[in-house]
Parts: sequence; C-alpha cells; structure tokens
Amino acid sequence: MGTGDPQPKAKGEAFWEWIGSTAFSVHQLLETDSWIEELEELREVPPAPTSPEVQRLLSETGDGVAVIDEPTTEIVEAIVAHRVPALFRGWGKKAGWEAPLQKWDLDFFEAGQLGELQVSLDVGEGVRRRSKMKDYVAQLKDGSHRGHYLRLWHYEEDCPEFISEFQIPDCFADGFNRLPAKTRPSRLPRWLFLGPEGTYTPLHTDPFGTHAWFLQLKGTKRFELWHPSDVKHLSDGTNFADLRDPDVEVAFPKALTVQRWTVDVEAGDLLFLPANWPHTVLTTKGPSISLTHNYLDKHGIRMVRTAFLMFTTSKIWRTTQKKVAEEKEVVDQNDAIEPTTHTADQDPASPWAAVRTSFTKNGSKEAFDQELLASPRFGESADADDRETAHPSSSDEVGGLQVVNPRCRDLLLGTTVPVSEEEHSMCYLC
Ligand SMILES: O=C(O)CCC(=O)C(=O)O
Ligand SMILES: [Fe+2]
Repeated sequence: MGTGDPQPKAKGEAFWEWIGSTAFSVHQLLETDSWIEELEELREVPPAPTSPEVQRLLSETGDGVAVIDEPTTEIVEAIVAHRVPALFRGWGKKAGWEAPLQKWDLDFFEAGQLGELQVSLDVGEGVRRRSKMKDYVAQLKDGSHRGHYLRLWHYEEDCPEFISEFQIPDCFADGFNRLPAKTRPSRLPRWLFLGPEGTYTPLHTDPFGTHAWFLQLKGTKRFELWHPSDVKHLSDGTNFADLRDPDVEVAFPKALTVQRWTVDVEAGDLLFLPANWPHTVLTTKGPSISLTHNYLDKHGIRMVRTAFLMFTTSKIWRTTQKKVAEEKEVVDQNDAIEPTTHTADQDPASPWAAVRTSFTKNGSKEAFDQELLASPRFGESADADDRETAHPSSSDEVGGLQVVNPRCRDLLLGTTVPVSEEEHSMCYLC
C-alpha cells in the first residue's frame, strides 16, 4: 500500500459511516414513531397531472381509495405515480389477461403435472405442511380443507412459463427486472394464493417499500387499508397490532379508531396497493385464487434499498440483543449476582430504541458491528424475521433484496474492490 493511501477504516466504523451516507441515516433509525414517513420522504414527488379528468379524480379521491371502471393508461399512470390505492373494476376485461382469468381455475391447478406439484400449505399457528397440489385442490372443492391456505406460492419457481401468460402494463413495469439476476431478491415477491373462505392475513405492510398489484381471479377478498401516516398507531416499529386480539387497544390505543378503508376485490378486479399502506386481507367468498406481484417502481429505488437496509439492520440488532442477553445471563450466573433489571430505555421492545442503546452503551455497538460483519445472511436472502414484517403469518420466504454489489459487501468487510460505474449504479445499497 502506498504512503498516500488513507488509513483503512475499522470495520464497524466503515459500516456506520456508510450507513450515514445513505439517504436514511442512522439518526433517522432512532425515531421509533415515524419510520414509514421517513421512508415515504425518500420518494420522488411526481409531476402534477395535466389532464383535467385525472386532476379531478385525484382531488376527489383525496387520501382514500379510488374506484375506477374504465382505466385509461393516463389514469393508471397517475394513480401509480401519486401512490393512490385504487380498485380497477373488471380488469379482467382488458386484453392480455385471458390465461389467469379464464384458464387458471381449480380444475387447471388440479390436473396433470401441476396437480403433482408439492406445495407448502399454511395450516395455522405458524405451521406449514406439504401437500400435493391436486390433493389440496380436491379439499378446496369438497370442503375438507380445514382452513389450510396456499399462501405466497412462488409460482415462477415451479411454473416459470406462467409469467409470460399475461401482460403487465408499462405502468406496473418491475424495476427488479432491470437488475442483473444476481442483484435481484433471491425469490421475487410474486405469488399466487389459493384458499377457502375465511382465510385471514393479519395487518402488515408489504416488503421493502414495494408497490403491489393484486388481481383476484376467483372468489372475493376484503382488504382493509390504512394510510402510511397512521402506521405509528398500528405498529411499535417491530410488530403490527393484532387487530383480532380483544386487548389490542392496551398496546395500541388508537388501532381500532384510526381511519381505515374497506375494499371488496371481486373476481376480475385488480387492486393497486401503494407501498407502505398497512392492510389486512379476509377471504369473504371462496374458493379464492389471487395473483399478485410486488414490484419496484421507477420512483422508489432509494426507498426500497433503504427499507432493505433498515429491516436487515433491525434483524441483526435483534440477533445481537439476544446474544448479549445470553452472555449476560452466563456472567450473572457465574458471579452469583442477581441479574440486573433493565430499564425501559435499555431493554425496550422496539429495535429502533435498541439501536439507540448501541450508541450509548459501551460494548453493545461493537457486538452489533461484529454480528453484522460476521452475518452470512447479509447479502443473502431474508430469513424468518424479515418475513414476519412482510407477511406475519407466513413461514414461507418473501425474498430479501441482496447486497448486490461486491464492492458494498467488501466495504462492509473493510476492503475495497474496483467495480464498474454501471455495476455500481445498479446497487441497492450505494
Ligand atoms: O391475500 C392474502 O391473504 C394476502 C395478500 C397480501 O397481503 C399481499 O399479497 O400482499
Ligand atoms: Fe400484503
């Protein structure tokens, strides 16, 4: 190394400096109440619509949900750019969606090779069970399904040809597709759901600040939606409120009173769900089949990469907290000292407050850095903790974004590797 070379940074130091240089700096992580708003601030402000029809639609809709019977390209583009939740009625009448809407029914999934597929069913209480597709479909048909739910089926892995059987309009074009394969989430967040009446997906936001389009193929689902600015009343920064818990108001006093919108999505309807809108989903008419796709829109790359960073950081922090607590227990036992009672500030439920602790307590920050740098998962796919945030009742993988650029990975490890400008600009994290 030449004499003019800068001193290499300590690994942990490099990490914190690097986080601080992203749009979402560490001090923002410390605001427990406003993480969604902070993410939202990273979005570009779209240009005002020029057409009077679209201007009227947006002003009439306000903060609520738009219901649109005759979507023009301009309307759909404005809805997406302005992040307005919208129900497009009769989307199925549009050309290019014949296969999902006409062909993909229970008989289709039961027959032939498709029926032989092994799928993973959500059988409740966080448990999943393998089943042949045709056996499950038979249960949906004869009512012996016991509420089991084929949720979050990454159909492209089993049936890659499905994706070319329908036409995604330009306004829903997925930015993940423009990234080199190794830089995409390990499993793209695109799914089919098959299930009986009564299935319920608890309150959550979708992964990493992505938007979703959600097409109901059969049956009806009732979505309840909340505005991103109310996330502070619905989440403690780690978990969302369980709205079916009779005691929910103890921990979340406003959870049942903040404004919510109810949208019934019927067969052939498409719901556009903007990033960061919390939602619950109940199947009100079954059997239900839904096709959905979470995507990275062209305005949202800063937000998506930051969300990824935030969730990864909090996951690693939680792991570290556990480890520190375990080590502390051993020390306490060895010294035969009464375990110290944590104050609320030291041992809070929220990972954001826990991150704050890392700045104020000697040792913790180092432990966090160590954990981060040693973590084999950093740069790999998401694990169960990430999934919890994205789809709380699922134990299937949602697909974490990867640290896409070898330089970023090496930066974390304290070394630098030259990388082309083009490759660099593709990275979520730089
Ligand atoms: O349909 C469901 O049960 C959940 C759908 C959902 O929340 C999603 O696709 O993001
Ligand atoms: Fe969702």
